[in-house]
Amino acid sequence: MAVERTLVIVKPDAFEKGATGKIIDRFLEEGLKLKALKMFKFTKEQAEGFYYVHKERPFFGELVEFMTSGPVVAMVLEGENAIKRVREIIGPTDSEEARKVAPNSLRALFGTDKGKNAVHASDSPESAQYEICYIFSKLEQF
Ligand code: FUP
Repeated sequence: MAVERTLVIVKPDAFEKGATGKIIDRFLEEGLKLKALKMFKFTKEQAEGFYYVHKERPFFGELVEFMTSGPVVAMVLEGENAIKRVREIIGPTDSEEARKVAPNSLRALFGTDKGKNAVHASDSPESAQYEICYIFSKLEQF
């Protein structure tokens, strides 16, 4: 299995709840290594660029509005098979479904529904590469 890097964002809802520390700690407890970390607020244009793959989807406007509604904390995590492992730790997109099928997942614990779902994580090697470079410069990665 390969060592991979993936991009995680603590979304505005989870940040507002004060869950950032618990979310980071969960990834560290699961053996992932922190390779980059920062707090910022997306502009509309920045959020649209981050989620460009969804620009034709009906929920795009709502998604961008939510992601720009407050500060976020982004991080790069590294580990064996990190992309798939982190997706398992965050759980399904819809936090209501997550509470049924993966009650210990981060979206079950800290999210509300399929829009306000607490945590983003890259879903493939291609998206991980795009998202890491979108948020972090080389100098910010260890
Ligand atoms: P995920 O990869 O689990 O984050 O889910 P998607 O790529 O399908 O969707 C990206 C984000 O769009 C989700 F995290 C939340 C938002 N979304 C909605 O707001 N409504 C939907 O019906 C589906 C997704």
